[in-house]
Amino acid sequence: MTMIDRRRLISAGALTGAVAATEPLAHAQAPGAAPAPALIGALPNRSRVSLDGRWKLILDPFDVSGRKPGPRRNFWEDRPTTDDGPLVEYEWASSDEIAVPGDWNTQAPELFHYEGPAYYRRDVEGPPADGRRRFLVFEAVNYRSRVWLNGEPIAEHEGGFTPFEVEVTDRLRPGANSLVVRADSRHGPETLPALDFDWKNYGGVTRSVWLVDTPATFVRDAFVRLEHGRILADIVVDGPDAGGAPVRLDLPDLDVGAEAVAGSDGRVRLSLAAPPGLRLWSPETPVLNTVSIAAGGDRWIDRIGFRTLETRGREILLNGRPRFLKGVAMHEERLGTEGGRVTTESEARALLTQVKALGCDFVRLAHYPHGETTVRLADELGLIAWAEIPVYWEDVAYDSAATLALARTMTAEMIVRDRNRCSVGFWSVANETPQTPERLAFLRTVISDVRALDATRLVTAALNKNVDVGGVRDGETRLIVADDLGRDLDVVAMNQYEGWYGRRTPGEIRQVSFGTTWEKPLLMSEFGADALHGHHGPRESRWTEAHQAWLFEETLEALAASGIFAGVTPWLLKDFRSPRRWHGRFQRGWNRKGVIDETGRRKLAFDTLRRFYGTS
Ligand code: GCB
Repeated sequence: MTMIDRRRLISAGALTGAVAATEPLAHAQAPGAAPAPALIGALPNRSRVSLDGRWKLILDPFDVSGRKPGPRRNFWEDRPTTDDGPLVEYEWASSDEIAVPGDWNTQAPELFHYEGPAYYRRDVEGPPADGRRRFLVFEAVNYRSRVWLNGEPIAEHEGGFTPFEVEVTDRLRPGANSLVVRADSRHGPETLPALDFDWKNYGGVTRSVWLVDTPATFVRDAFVRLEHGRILADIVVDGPDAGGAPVRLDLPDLDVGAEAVAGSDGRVRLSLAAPPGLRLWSPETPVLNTVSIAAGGDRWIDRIGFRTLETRGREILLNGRPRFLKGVAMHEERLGTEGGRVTTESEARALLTQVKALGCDFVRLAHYPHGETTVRLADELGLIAWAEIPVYWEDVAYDSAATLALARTMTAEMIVRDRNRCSVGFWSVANETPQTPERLAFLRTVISDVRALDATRLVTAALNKNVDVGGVRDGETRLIVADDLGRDLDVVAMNQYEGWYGRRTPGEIRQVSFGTTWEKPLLMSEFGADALHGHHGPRESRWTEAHQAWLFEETLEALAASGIFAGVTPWLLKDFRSPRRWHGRFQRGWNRKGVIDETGRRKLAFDTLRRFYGTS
């Protein structure tokens, strides 16, 4: 617990007063508590240099360098090669190149199916100006990474969708420095996701890489939000002068501010009564406010929206008002015939523009943390977002301490990166996981971390339904979520594929009723059917656009008639690549459940959904 000085606020008038913080800081970590990764927050507003561009690439399909290191093939050593010197069986200068950010699978036809280790290399400038610090920041490398600077190992990371960073201030030499990154996209029994998952495993340095410069003492992180009528900011100052550093918070758009002194650990909480002029963020009014924090010669700046999100019985309330969430799910795969990970803002915007065109106010960012760019766009465009970690299906090693530690770290990395994004309304800890004691204990630990890191979002998970709980009554089948995990969640979510998988046709969906044993809001987090764009035929015929549209109509009608759902995210916006979809005429490696195809062409179900959202 840290006490801060009670000080007067600088901006006159509008200010309602800064108060001493007496609550424990969200960052304060007790042993066994949520992991708190060191992440440089507000990345886009930092002084930073992009390392995106062409990097050299060496593939190591048999992982020889990893398993049998030796001077001939220790790529990270970056040895000079001379034809009359000792034998070295690689040469960076003459190696192929690859674009960063980018998955390797869609950059060269011969890499399309590649899953394994690959080494990337480029020069980086160094060192920073006197008295400054420099950090190397990776937004995402799929899946396991190791990093060497001038041949020295400096970082390791597991998990394909969350950022990591390492300070390189004292490691950089004047002039060019050799930076080598190993990305290994292989998955195994203890990874997340594990061995089986329904999307393409795009490997490589899939998001941007940065060199970020800061003053010696700087604002490393801040968590700024509206809670119980107050704007709270938990701030972490890092550096030699962090303890006792004066810290100043300003919200110039609202003409309020506060200041205080950091505790000996560099942490401080500032708290302001929400000013009367505060306009709350919502899909209809996606208002973002400039937030500036000054400490140690550094200025941290971000654009942050304020809103409240809570539940009341079976309702979800945004800013105190119940709303039905009109959503759609999506993968982070760009539009186009090739597929591939989203790497640019315009690719991310193109997807979210389609989401908006459906009339959505809600988007499920499945099944892993999407890029920071996407989440920031959701803030800007007014979309409530569901963010998720890849604890997916029954393959996950729920009894493995290593996998649990990984899930906790990933969760913390996701939350620490995105908890200033008001668009994020839901943290989802799992998708379609088995109802076993091991998995229950696993997810309960993750959920308690989520709550320790952020109390301003709703915790959820996409759950399997329990078929026919209560039996078949009057010819009606009851599909109920009775999962024990419901006790730990704020919002229960059900994935169900009546009319597609299983024996029923879309015309029989009305024989089903949906529900949950938990007195909590219920979302239908998935339903859907494959259809090939342009394939027309009778609605009874699978794979046709009419069949998919029929299933949408029947499901949406059943959902509306049931009156118990607080929102829905049909599966899904766009057809996406999946190596487990083999139908030669209709799939060919694509999951065809999109309401648009891979290039953005609309199927009939797009209009069915848009009509439903236009009238509901
Ligand atoms: C599911 C999964 C989703 C799949 C989808 C499908 O239940 O959550 O990842 O892609 O079904 O198409 O079968």
